[in-house]
Amino acid sequence: MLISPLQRDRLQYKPKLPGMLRHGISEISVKEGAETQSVADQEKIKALFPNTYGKKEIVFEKGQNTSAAKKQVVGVILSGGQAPGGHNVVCGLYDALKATYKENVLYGFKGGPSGLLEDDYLIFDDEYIDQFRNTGGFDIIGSGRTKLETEEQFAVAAEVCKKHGITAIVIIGGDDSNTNAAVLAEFFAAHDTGVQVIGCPKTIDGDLKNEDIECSFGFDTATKTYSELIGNIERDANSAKKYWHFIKVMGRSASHVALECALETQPNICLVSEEVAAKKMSLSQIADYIADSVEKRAAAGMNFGVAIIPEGVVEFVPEFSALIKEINELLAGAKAEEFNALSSWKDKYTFIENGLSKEAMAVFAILPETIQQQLFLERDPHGNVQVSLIESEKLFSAMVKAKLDERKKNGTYKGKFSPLHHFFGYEGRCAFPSNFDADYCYSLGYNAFMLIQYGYNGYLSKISNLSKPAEEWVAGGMPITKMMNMERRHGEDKPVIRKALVELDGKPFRYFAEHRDQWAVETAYTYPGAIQYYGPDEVCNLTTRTLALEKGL
Ligand code: FBP
Repeated sequence: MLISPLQRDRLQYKPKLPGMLRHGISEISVKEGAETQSVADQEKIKALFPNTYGKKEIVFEKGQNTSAAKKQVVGVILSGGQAPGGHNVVCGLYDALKATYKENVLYGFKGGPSGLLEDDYLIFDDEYIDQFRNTGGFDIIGSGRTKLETEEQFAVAAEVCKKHGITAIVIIGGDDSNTNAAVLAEFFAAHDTGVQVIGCPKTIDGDLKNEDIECSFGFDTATKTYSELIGNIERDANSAKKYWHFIKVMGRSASHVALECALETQPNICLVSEEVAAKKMSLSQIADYIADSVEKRAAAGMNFGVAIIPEGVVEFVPEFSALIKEINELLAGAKAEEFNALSSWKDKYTFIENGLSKEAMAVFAILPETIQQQLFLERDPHGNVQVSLIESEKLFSAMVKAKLDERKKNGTYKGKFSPLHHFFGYEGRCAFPSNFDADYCYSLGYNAFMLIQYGYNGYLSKISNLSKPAEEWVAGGMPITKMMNMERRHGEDKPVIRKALVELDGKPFRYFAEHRDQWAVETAYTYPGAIQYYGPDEVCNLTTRTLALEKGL
């Protein structure tokens, strides 16, 4: 098979483990800390997790390994969207498992959680796994979005584990997948299956973080990849001086990705969905905010700029989410057929006009026609609007153009406005992991095996002190129930890991807020360039600005 020189070279890279995991396996001992409590709703969570609640947090340290000598047969699952470094979690897990006992076995369930339910798997060996070391992607076993959440599914999972003699399952996923890992762990414990469950924190969105998880893996590489591209576009914009670039970046709901890219590249505009919601901004106010920057820059002779739009922003605009709710109701059940039977957009528009409230119609009416049509024509299997498909970068540039046209008529704006649109998401999810993600992920996997070997169940593999060199990282585990609270989901109260949105009083946002007025008018772009894998530490081993600011660096 033909592989690129970088790929060949990365296969040889030796990921760095935390200092405390660098001794031989026989010299890794465990230190138990205090018993834990869930972050909120303690009584309710305790009642739902009688077997796994309140366990102790732990760290590993140098010492005599006292874990039971038993053969381990482990199953691993990749869950949800791709994130750079996933392969290294599997490699770290495999290496620790084989270093402990050569007869240990690692199963990889294919295509996500459904692989476990369908008993679709491969068994790893050196030859297979060595092709994937330090590479991006999840193609080692594939991923999927099936949720493991019902008792029936858990019973099937228990049967599959029994059939293969599986002693532990490692679930690599985001907040939902790790929530489900905790519920599965409780089920396995309650039914005395003897199977342990360990979670690993993954998502490029960066919204699986809390006092125990400093960052989810993949965020570092994905944001560095987008920042490289945004920096390149900024330089092009500043060279050609004729386009305004509207760049949507992934992040299903939280704006961590957009904010990190803004900290790295200092664009003229970056919307932060959490702020939009807190200030209850309307679409028109957001468009005015961007148009102000366009106008001021035009007045200084700069008819170009860069605006970053977080993928999930429209859902945070109160009037827009109210509109979506009404559209979903309008087309519920039989009414969808009536709507679909109308042949022209004009007839459909009249149907919409008659069906929406005055307030919702006022919002609908200001949207560009392509977006109006997207809201009605591209719907999910339940008939709901697919908000993630809305091209918000085009929505805002069209609304800004309308604002500028008005301002032109009033004589306040005399510039030229030529927008271009981009969406960066898939470009970053499977990039070669940065050194940080390669090291972090390998450590998460290696550490997950140590948790298994020491008999822990319902724990998250935890590596912390991440803003320091890997030697100083701290390896250990945290009961997943500690991160849970009760939330209303689909009309029911459910125990879940809280999704971490951007904190408006947090240091990364505050830094951005202190500088953005200047960036909006001046050309203060910074150009991060491509991820570097070789060279001085400050070029190739630094993690994100978000983490650095959070740690006060
Ligand atoms: P996870 O939360 O599963 O890590 O996925 C996040 C994400 O990459 C989002 O940023 C994006 O909105 C979504 O996945 C895209 O999903 P899909 O791969 O199904 O198109």
